[in-house]
Order: sequence, then structure tokens, then C-alpha cells
Amino acid sequence: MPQIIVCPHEMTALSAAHGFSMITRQAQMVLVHVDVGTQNLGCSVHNAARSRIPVIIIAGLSPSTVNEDQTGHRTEFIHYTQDSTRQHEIVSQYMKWFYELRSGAMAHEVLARGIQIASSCPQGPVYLTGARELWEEKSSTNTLNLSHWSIPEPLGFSDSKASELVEALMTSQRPLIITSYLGRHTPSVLALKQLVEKIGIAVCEVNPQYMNFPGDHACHIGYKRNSLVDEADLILLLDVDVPWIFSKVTPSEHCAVFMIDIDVQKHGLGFWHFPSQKSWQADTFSCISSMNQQLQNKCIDQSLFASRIEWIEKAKQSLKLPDMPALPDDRIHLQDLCKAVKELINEKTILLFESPTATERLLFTLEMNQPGSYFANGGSGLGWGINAAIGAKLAQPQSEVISFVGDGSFIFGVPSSTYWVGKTYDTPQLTIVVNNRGWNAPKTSTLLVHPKGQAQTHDTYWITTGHESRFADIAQAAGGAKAYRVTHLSKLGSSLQEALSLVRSGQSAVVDVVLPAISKQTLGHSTQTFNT
Ligand SMILES: Cc1ncc(C[n+]2csc(CCOP(=O)(O)OP(=O)(O)O)c2C)c(N)n1
Ligand SMILES: [Mg+2]
Repeated sequence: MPQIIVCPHEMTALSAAHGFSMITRQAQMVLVHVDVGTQNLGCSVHNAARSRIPVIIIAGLSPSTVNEDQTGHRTEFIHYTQDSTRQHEIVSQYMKWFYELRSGAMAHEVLARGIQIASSCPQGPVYLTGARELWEEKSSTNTLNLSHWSIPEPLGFSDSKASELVEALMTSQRPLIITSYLGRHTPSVLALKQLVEKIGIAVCEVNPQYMNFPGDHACHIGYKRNSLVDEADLILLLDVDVPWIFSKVTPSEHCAVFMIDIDVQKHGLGFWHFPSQKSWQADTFSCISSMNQQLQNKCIDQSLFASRIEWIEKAKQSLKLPDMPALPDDRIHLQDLCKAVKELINEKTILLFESPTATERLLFTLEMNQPGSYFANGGSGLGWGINAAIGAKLAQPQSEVISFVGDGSFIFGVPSSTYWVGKTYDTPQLTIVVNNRGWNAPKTSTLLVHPKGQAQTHDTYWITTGHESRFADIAQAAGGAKAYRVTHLSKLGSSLQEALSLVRSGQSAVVDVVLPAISKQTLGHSTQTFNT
């Protein structure tokens, strides 16, 4: 019997399954109510697809029969209004496979096929439906021999391809690796470290979904997209969706770009293209391992190695994130918060990150270096973090789970559902709300397009959502979480430490950390002066 976690909101269910699968790589099942339940999954469907998460979503279909002899027939008016004609179309473009069960006798087999498809690489969600009458039928009594439903292995990497790449790396002057999700398989991190140290390669993590390469390593050049792209003479893209932004930077004419990706064509995305002279759909771990093996017998040119390391060291200096100036009146800025979070990290920490405009500062400050200690959403549907934390804790009960989320992301996460589940199923988390009083990312996006436009001149960004809300109290009311609201730097460290010790004792805690407001605009009919 699988463990059943009842979630009051579908966003919690699929995001928690996402968090669990991110760690275990095992497919999870999420059951939802017909068309309306499917719609309430909302952006967690996009997230599962973009993050290549193995999950089987099962939704009922309204019963189709009206005859009382048929078990499961229509018994309520709602069976008419919920009988949509193409329910699967709500989510089909995000699914690796979707299918309607046509006979209850085949339920086991169809499910096994769903698991097989979702779990094979590149992994992803599948969607199964079936009318009530079918679920009422007897399924076959034969138990499935699951060993006959093996998951197809990802493609390997031939010796000749490995040697082509090894030669190119060994003779390069300024090699750069860009990655986002290589660390989903934790042994890949060590394999990459071995390769990097042997050759001397700069590594940049862009929007990392996992801990891919130790943040404190001498060859880690940081988390800023576009870094060194125009300087490198060899770029190796390893499991990454968007390595750079064309309008900001392009590789030099003489740069060789290679790509190894579990999903090299990204056929789930619309327009997508990054130039590469060779690209391989393959499992990165086995590719790097073959390269490492070949390198064991190779002699590295020491003067080339030294010049590569010198280039990396210089780049690291220039890419350092400058310190933020201290704020007056004991107020807290993002850097203070990131430094305080660093004090909480230990070998048991699992950090779930969803605070869009804090990405670089947090990663730069924390320098996470334990494989499997850091997770972020590969999609962009906000509300994932606090719910994925439930799945992370279920997957690794001994861990200390911290979700670091923006105030907007906290609201998107339907916290009234999250913290109830957390309490009911003993999955305590420490949530840190980065409360800049609104949506900073859309403000930044606006300024990228119109740096001196109306919004900038008049401070009319329309992004000051929930600026006076008491976010932590929601979690307290819904699931008995301990609520903190911190406005002063002198109280920050002690509040976070106290909150973490409560989490260790089994109670969730939410620390709402109030940072300077990103806009002074008041919304609605409020005449209240904006408290910055
Ligand atoms: C469900 C959803 N709605 C809207 C967006 C667009 N969006 C991207 S970032 C962002 C702001 C999020 O606010 P917050 O979590 O407070 O982070 P901040 O931008 O302040 O760093 C919004 C609304 C989105 N990505 N997902
Ligand atoms: Mg915000």
C-alpha cells in the first residue's frame, strides 16, 4: 500500500510530489478530481514538465452512463456539468503521454505503462483519465511482474565521442562549462569536479535546479548567466536549457560549442536554439565518467593548464558580487538575510529556493557544496517552494528542510493548504519569506524594456501585493506553524536560530523577513502612507 498524503489543494499535491521525485527520481502519483481538479493543478503542471519530473497524474472523468444497473452511473447533477468533452486538452501539451483508460481490467497494465514512460529519460509527467464506471470494474487479479516493466536506460556515450571531447578540452585555452540540472544525479557532481580539476575548466551554474558543482570551488565562476560566454574558446553545455541571452552576449566566432543533455532537442519548448557544432542526447554522468576514464592515461600540458587556471582566477575576481551598502536604523537588506541563512546550513540541510530576484545573491553567499542539498524549480510557475518542501521532507525524513521564498511566491503556494499538510503528515519546514513587499521580478522586467518609462518615472509598477500582510500568521492559523515577523537586523539571527530549533523539534516555523519596499505605490483605495 503506498503512503497516501491528502492535500486540500492540488497545487500542494503536485508540487510536493515534484519535491519528492526531485530527490528520489522515483515516479509519484497524484490523483485529482475531473476537469476542475486538473485545472487547479495550475502551474504545477508546467513546473513538472519543465523540470522533467516523473509523475503520474490521474483524474476521473464524469460517469457517462445513466442506467442504474451500471455501477458508477450518474447519480448527481454535477456529472453533467463536469462532463467536459476534451478534458485531457487542459494539460496535454505538458505531458509525455496521456491516455484514457478504456477497460477496468487493464488498470494495472496502463498504470505500469504510465510509470514506465514517466520514468524513462527525459523524465516527465503523464496524465491518465477514466470514467467512474471503469474504476468500479474489477481489475485483473493477476499481479504484474514489475521486472518485465523495466525502465529503458538512457543513451550512453561511445569511447570515440568521449575522446573527441577530451581532445578538444585538453587543447582549449579558455574552456567553460554551463549547467543547470546535472546535479539531479548526485554522483555527477563528483565526476564533474574530477573532470574540471584535471583539465582546468571554468564552471558557471545558471538558474541551478540542483547543486551541480561546489559553490566554493576555485573553478566555480558564479551564477550570473552570460558570464565568460564571449571569452571562452570552448563551451560545453551540460544539462542546461538557457545558457545565455543572445541580446546580451554571443560566443566568439572561433568558439567551439558542444552540448550533452538528457533532453537535447527540448521538444517541449517552442522556439529554442543554441548553436553547437556537436550535440549528444545522453546521460551526462556516463559521458563525464567516460571522459574521466580516458583522461587517466593522458598527460596534461602544464603551461596550458596554468594559463586556463589564471584566466579562471581573474574572471572570478571580476565576477564577484559587490557588497550591498549597510542600511541605517537596524534595517535588513538581502545580503544580511543571505548571510544569516548561511549560518543555518549544515550537512542535514535541504534548501528549496523560490525567491526570483534573490537568486544570485543567495547562491553567491551560500556557496552550497553538498550534492543534493539545494533544489529549485525548473519551471516558472510560482508557488512551488513551500509545497515541494513537504515532498523533500518525506523523501528524506532526517533532513532539515528550509524553504527560502519570495513574498509573492509564498502567496502563490496556497499556504493555507501547505502548513495543514505539514502538520498532519509531520513534515515540518522552516520557511523564510523574503518580504520585499511585492513582485520585484516584474519591476526588473519592466526596467529591462523601458528603463526610463512611465513606471520608472512615477513609481507605478503595480507590484506592491500584500505589502502589509502578515504572511506567517496564515501558516500559524492553518497548521500551527510558529509565526515570526522580523524587521530589525539585530533580531534576525536569533529569530532564525530559534525557528530552526522549533523545526528540529517537529513544528513548522515561518519567518517573514521584512526588507526595504521595492515600490512606494499604494494600490486600491488605500490612503495609508506606505511604510518603507
Ligand atoms: C504563477 C505565476 N504567476 C506570475 C508569475 C510572473 N512572476 C514572475 S516573478 C514574479 C514575482 C514574484 O514575487 P516574489 O516571490 O515576491 O519574488 P520577487 O520578484 O520579489 O523577488 C511574478 C509575479 C509567475 N512566474 N508565476
Ligand atoms: Mg517579493
